[in-house]
Amino acid sequence: MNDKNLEYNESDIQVLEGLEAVRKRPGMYIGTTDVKGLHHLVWEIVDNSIDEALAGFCKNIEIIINKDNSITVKDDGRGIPVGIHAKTGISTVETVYTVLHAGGKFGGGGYKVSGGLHGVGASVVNALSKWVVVTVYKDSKIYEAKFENGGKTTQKLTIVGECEPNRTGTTVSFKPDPEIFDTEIYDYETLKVRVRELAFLNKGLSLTLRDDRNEEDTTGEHFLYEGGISEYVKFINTGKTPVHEDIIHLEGEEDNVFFEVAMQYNTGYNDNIYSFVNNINTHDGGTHEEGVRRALTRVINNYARKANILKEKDESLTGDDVKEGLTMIISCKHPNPQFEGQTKGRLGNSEVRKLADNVFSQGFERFLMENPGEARIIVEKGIQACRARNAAKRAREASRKSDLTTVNTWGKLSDCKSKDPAVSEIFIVEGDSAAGSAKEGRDSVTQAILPLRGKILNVEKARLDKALSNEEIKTIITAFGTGIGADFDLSKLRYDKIVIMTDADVDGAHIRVLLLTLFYRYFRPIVEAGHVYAAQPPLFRIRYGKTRKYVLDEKERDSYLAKMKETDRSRAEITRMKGLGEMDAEELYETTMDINTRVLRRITVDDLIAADAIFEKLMGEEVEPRRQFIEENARYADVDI
Ligand code: 1YM
Repeated sequence: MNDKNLEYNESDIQVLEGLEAVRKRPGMYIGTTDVKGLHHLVWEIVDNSIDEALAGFCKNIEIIINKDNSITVKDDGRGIPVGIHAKTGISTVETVYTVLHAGGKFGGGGYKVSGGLHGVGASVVNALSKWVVVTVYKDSKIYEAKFENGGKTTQKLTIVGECEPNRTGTTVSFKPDPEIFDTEIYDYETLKVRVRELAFLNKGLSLTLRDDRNEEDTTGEHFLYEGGISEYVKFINTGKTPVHEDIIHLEGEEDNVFFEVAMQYNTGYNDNIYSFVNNINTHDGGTHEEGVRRALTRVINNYARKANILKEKDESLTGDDVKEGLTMIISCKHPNPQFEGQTKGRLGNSEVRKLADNVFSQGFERFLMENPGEARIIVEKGIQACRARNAAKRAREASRKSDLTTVNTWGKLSDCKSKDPAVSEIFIVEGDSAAGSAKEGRDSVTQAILPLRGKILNVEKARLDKALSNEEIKTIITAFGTGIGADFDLSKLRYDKIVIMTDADVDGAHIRVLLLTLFYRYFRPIVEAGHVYAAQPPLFRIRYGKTRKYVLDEKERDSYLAKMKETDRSRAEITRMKGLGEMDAEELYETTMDINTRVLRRITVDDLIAADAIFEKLMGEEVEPRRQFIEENARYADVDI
C-alpha cells in the first residue's frame, strides 16, 4: 500500500465518522427530528439550487413529493462538478454528499444561502437519509451516484447515459430515514408556503412544486414573480385597501452587498414588516431593518415639517407611528452575513445599516416629493397613530389605577381556586348557557370559566385605544394577568392553558377567529409559547341501552357505527349535538373538559406570515372572502393557523 492509498483510507474513515456524528446528534445539525426537521432536509437541497440561481446559472427549480414521501429536487444549473476532487481523491459530487461542511469550502464568492441557521449542506441530508440518488447532467453525459443507510456510497459517480449537448443540471432524490425522524409524511402546504416565498425573494426564478401522492396533481403549482418582493407586498396586502396605488420598490448595491425594499401603506392599523438575508427570514431584524426604520422615521418627519403638515409645536412622529398600516419586505443578499442572537435571527453586519439607510432615504424622499397627495395621506396616518398612541397610554394609566389590576371585578370570570399557573386552565366559553354548564361541571380547583357574551371586537379593524376600552377584551387582559402592549409580560400569565370553547358551527368559528386575531395581535408570545388551545366538542351522540358514546365528527361516527353489533346498531339513537349549551354539566365536562377524555387542538403560529395572511383574509375589510372561508371551514377554522 503506498502513501496515497493510506491517506485515502484515513479520510474515508473520517468521512464515515463525520456522517455518524450527524446521525448521533441530528438536532445539532437540523434543529429537530420532528416534522420541522423532516422539511428542513428539503431546504438544504433546494438551497444548493438557489445558490446556483443566485450565481446566475439556474432558471428553473422543481420539487416533487414522490408517492413514497421521498423528495426529488431538480435544477437546470451547471451541475455539481464531476471531476476528482484534489483533497479527497473521490469525485466532487461524492465529496459534497459525504464530507461534512464540504459545500462551504468550494466555489467561493456568490451569495451562499448556507450562511444561515443550519446551512450545513447536502452531506447532512445524506447522513439522515435511507437512500440518496444524485444525477448530474453535464457535457452530454448523465452521471449518477448512490448512497444508502446514512450516506454509505453504494455507487460511485458513474456515467449512466447520454443527454442532449445543451442540457445541464442536478437532480437529487432522497428518502429521510424513518429511524431518525418522528414522522415520514411531508406536508404540501408547508412546502408550498416556503416555495412561494423563495419565488418572491428571487425575482425571475421559476419554482414548481408537485405532489405525486395526489393523483389529481399532474402539473404541480408554478411560482414565478418577475416583480419579486413588490409582488410579495401585493400578495400580503390582498384584501386590504392601499393608501397609494404603486408599490414603492427601492434597491441598491455596494461592495457586493445587494439591498432592496418594497413597501405599501394600507388603511389598516397593523404593520407587516418582514426582512430577509440571503432568503432567510431575519425575524429579529438587524442592521438592514434598523437602517430602513431609522430612515423611514427621519424622512417622514422631515417631509412633514417641510410641508408644514407637522407644525413647529407638534411632537415628532416615532418609529411606531410611521409603521401603522405599513406592509414592507426588506431583502439583503450578502456574501458574508453575520447572524447574531440566540436563534441567529438578526443580521449583525454594521456596514449594511448605512447602505439600507442611504438607499431607502434617497428613494423614499423622492417618492414623497413626486407624489404630494399620497405623501400627505402617509403623514396624516402617522399623526393619527401618534394621537392614538397617546390616548392608549392615558387609557392604560387610568385602567392601571382602577379595574384592570383586580380579577373578577365584573363577576364575569369564575376563577379557579389554584393560584399555580402550571396547573391552571381558563376556558373562554361562547354563550351564557354553555358557560353555566361549564361552571357547574368544571374542576373548580384548576379550571376557570370566562363566558363571552355576543361577539368580541374585531381588533383588526380597531386601534389599541379602542380595543382597550372594549369590556370583553378588558376582562380577558385582566384574567390573563400579562398586561398588554408595552406592559406585556409572559411570565405573569396566570394559566398554562387557554382553551377557546365555541360551538361547532359558523358562529363558533367566527368567535374563535376573533379571539385568535386578538391573541395574534396583542398576545402573540402566548400563542408562540403554545398556551392557546381550541376545545373540540363532540358533534354526535350515539346512544343504545345504557351506553353513551360521543364522537368528534362524521368520520368517527361512521367508523364507530361500522364496528357496532348489528343488534345495537338497529336500536342506536344518533343525535347531532346542536351546541355546547345543549349538553348538561356532566356531559360537557366528560366530553370537552375532563383532562382524561377531552381532545384539545393546540393553536400554533408556525409560519407567522402564512398565519397573518389567513387572519387578513378572515378579518380584513373585505367581507366576502371572510364569509366564504368561515362557511367552508366552520369546524376547522383554526386548523391552519
Ligand atoms: C438539486 C440540488 O446541488 N445544484 C448545484 C450544486 C452545485 C453547483 C451547481 C455548482 C457550484 C459551483 C460550480 C460552485 C454545487 N457545487 C458544489 C461544489 N442541486 C444542486 N448546482 N459548479 C456547480 O459553487 O463553484 C457544491 S454544490 F462544491 F462542488 F462546487
